[in-house]
This record gives sequence, structure tokens and C-alpha cells, in this order.
Amino acid sequence: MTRPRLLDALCGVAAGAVTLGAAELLAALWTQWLGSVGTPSPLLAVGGAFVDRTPPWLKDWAVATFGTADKLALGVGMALALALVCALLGLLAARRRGPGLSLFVLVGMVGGAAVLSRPGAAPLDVVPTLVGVLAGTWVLSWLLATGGPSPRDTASSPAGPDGLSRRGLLTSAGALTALGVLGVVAGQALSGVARGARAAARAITLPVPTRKVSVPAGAASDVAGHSPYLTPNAEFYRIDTALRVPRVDPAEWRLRVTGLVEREIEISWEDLLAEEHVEALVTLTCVSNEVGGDLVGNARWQGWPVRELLARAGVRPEADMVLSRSVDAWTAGTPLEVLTDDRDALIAVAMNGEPLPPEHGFPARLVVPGLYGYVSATKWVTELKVTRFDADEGYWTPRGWSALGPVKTASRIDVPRPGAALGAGEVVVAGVAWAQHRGVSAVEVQVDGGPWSRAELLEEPSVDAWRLWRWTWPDAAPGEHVLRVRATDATGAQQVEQPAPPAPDGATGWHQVRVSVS
Ligand SMILES: Nc1nc2c(c(=O)[nH]1)N[C@H]1C(S)=C(S)[C@@H](COP(=O)(O)O)O[C@H]1N2
Ligand SMILES: [Mo]
Repeated sequence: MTRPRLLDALCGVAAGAVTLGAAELLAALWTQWLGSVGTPSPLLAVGGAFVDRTPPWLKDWAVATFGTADKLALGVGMALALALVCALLGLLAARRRGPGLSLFVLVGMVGGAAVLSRPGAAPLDVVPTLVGVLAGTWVLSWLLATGGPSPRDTASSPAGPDGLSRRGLLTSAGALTALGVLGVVAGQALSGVARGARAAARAITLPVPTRKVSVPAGAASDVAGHSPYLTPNAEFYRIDTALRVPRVDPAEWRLRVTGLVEREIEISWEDLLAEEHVEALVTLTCVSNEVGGDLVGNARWQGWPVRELLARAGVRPEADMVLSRSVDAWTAGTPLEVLTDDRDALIAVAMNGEPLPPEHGFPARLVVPGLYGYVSATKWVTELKVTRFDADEGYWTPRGWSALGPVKTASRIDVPRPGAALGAGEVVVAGVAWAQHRGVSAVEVQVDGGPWSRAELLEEPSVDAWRLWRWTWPDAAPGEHVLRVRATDATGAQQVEQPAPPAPDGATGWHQVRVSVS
């Protein structure tokens, strides 16, 4: 009896699943027991290596299509691609055992190479992948050997005495695939729990800031659907290249100042908490935010001004940039000037009164008013290298993004929502506008290309944060309508009308919303 090719493919998939299941489970133990700081998980290592090599058009497309679910999308894409490769390897190994198995091992080694290439990797980190590949290779050869001849085998001998029937092979391969997937899921869950527990074990008591900020009632709005002035931490957008949120133990955390300084400095978490902290209202924006998009959020940050740390190290005159680096080796290049002038560029430890959530950089991150996140807002920050733009560049610069990233003036309509069905008569239009570190001096709204009307501006407790606005459309008549918004910053410059995509230095264009009135 020969077997259908689909079964050969399934054998390949089962072998792949067993490989990953074993590797991911072991990787979790590596992280937990050996305290590995690298990426022993081959899935995360390959994913991370892939993210680091993503061209700008692909990153742009992924963020535009999947938004903050881009990591989930990457996971699903990787799973599909891997299943396909394993299925092909199964087909090959069924025809030609030797080359098929060798190629299977070779593909596994690519995962091993990815593990060794990740920041903080130790040679032993590759062991889970090696064990997984061994297990997977054995499974593949066992399934094919006991499953009877495939249509391509030259000698069409029946299954041996211990051979599996077609149904038996299907069951075995299916069960092994399920086991492997279970191993992957368990491995991911285990390592997440282990890291979380270690970091959370330390109770955090934040120092009382010497300068506190408060949000006046007049800055917030009661219009339904209008952005709250402060974005709750749980709703704050998250963008980073970390496939797994780094869990940093504050007891082991250090921030080093290196490079063009009189003296290199290293501070601990306790040192940082012992400094004089201030609070600041700062709106963060992602350079990938599309016109009208939601990759923007406003928070009350607490931290120690970066300029004081830099002053302690003594910046040398030839320096013009600070390359900040995170625990996972991501970097941002920030002009020295904005870190040393009198704005509130902070080494932040708290967000809206809480220690930073792990996703937003616990234990410490940079928050710099006026710049897009990719050139300033380093989460899980561990090093500030004082350097020069002609000597160093941040993570996104060689990937097609501008070295400098000042935030462009922008405005967004929150309500009505696009496509809303409204009643005729008075309609409240409301939204946000931002021009960090310049401030917003005017917002105007337009209906159907008609004259522009000035919106009411709510209070602006900080020029580094967004400003809420609202406008009452007095006489919405039945039919389809287009609402448009534009802002003017406090220097008198109007928001750019010409539409441009996010790459290389931030989108432009006026946000518009279509509604229907009846
Ligand atoms: N370590 C690290 N920090 C990072 C990033 C990153 O990929 N890694 N991304 C930056 C980008 S592009 C943005 S827009 C902000 C987003 O900060 P948030 O996730 O807290 O909103 O973080 C910045 N800090
Ligand atoms: Mo970003």
C-alpha cells in the first residue's frame, strides 16, 4: 500500500512542530533557571532578526494594516511560512531520505544562528534549538520509516511488521503536531510568567516629585467619544521592535553614560530614585502615525531630567547627539540640544502616577518633548552614549527613516466617527491637535470645502502636550458631508495640507471625516 503525498507533507509539519515545541519549552527553562539574557527561543530569535531587517515600506505597510497587532500578524505569518517549509521538507524526505533529513537539520541551524545573533546571546542559548532539531529529525525519519512506502519509493514494499497503517500514520503525525504546538504555547506562557514574577517581586516606592503638574478641569472635555486629556496607561498605544516585552529587574538595572564625556557614569535604580524628580505633561507620537491615526497618547510623566545626568558626566564640546540604547539593543539618536535645553526631557520612571508598565519601558525610559518616539523615547533604557551624528545612527535611520524627527503639527477629528449617521441640526465636532514644544494656537474646521470656522480650544496646561478642541456645527443638513480640520502652532505656522506618507519623517495632510446626516 502506498500513501498519499499529503501524508508525507504532514510528517514534515509534525517534525517541525516537535522541533519547536521541544525548543520553546527548553528555552523557557533556560530563561527561568539559567537566567539567560539572550533569546534562547528560536521563534523569537528568528522573529527579532526578521524585524531588524524589515525594509521601511514593509514596516509602514504592517503598521498601517495591523496597527499595534503587528506582532500577532508576524507570528501568524511565521507559523504559516514554517508549516509550508516543513511540509516541503516532508515531501522531499519521503522521496530522498538523506538529503531531506539533512536539509531539515540545516533549516533548524538557521534558527540556531538567529539565536546566537541576538543581543546578549550566550553560546549555551543554542542548546534548546539543537535539542529541538534532533527531536524533530528523529520524528521525521521515524514517521517516514514506519509509515510504509510513499508513491515515490522505488521498492513498493508493504509496511514492515511494526509499520503503521495509513490511518495510524495520520494519527501519529497529527498527535505529534498537536503536542509540538502545545509545547510552543506552554513555552511562551512559561517564560512570560517567569519574567513577570521576577520583575514584580520588587515593590516600588516612587519619590515625591519636587515639581508636580496638575491638569486643570478646563483641559478635558465631556463630549462623548472625545479623547480624554490624559490617555490611560492601559489604552496608551504601544510601538516597539520587542517581540517579547523585556522584563527588567530594577535591582540589576543600570544606566550608563558613555562616549564623549569627561567622566563615564553608571547609576543604579536606587541612585535614580534618590534624585530630584519632576513631573511633566508630554504627548508621545509615533512617526508611523497616519493622518487621523491613533499612534499618539498623552501622559503625566515623572522622572529625573536628562540634562542633569549629562551635566554630571560633563559633555565634551564636539558632541551633538546622544545615542540611547535599550536592554534589547534598540537605539535612538537624539540631538544633544533638546536633551540639555530647559525642556522636560526626562529619564522617566512613572506614567500617570504609576511605575512604568512593562510595555512602556519599566523600569526607566526616555521621554523627550517635541520629537517622534523613534528618535527619542527609548524604553528599557540602559545607556546614553554621547556622540556625533556623523559617527553614530539610531535604529531606524539606516532603515529609511530620517535622522532627525521633530513632531509635525497635526490635528484629528475624534467625533463624529467616520461614517457616522447623524441627525440634522446642531452637531458637536471634537478632537485633538498637537504641536509638541511649540503649542497649538488655533484649530479650524471646514464643512464640504466651505469657509473655515474657528474651533473652541480647551485649556493647554503644557505646550509639550496635545490640546483638545471642539466646534458646534450649527446647521447640519440632510445628506453626505465631509468635515476637515487643520491646526496652527504657536509660532503661527499652519499644519501642512499636502498629503505625505509617514516615511521618512512623519505624515502630513489634513484629517477629514465623512458623515451622513438625515
Ligand atoms: N527599546 C525600545 N524603545 C522604543 C522603541 C523600540 O522599538 N524599542 N520604539 C520607539 C517608538 S518608534 C515609539 S513611537 C515609542 C512608543 O512608546 P510607547 O510604546 O510607550 O507608546 O517608543 C520608542 N521607544
Ligand atoms: Mo514610533
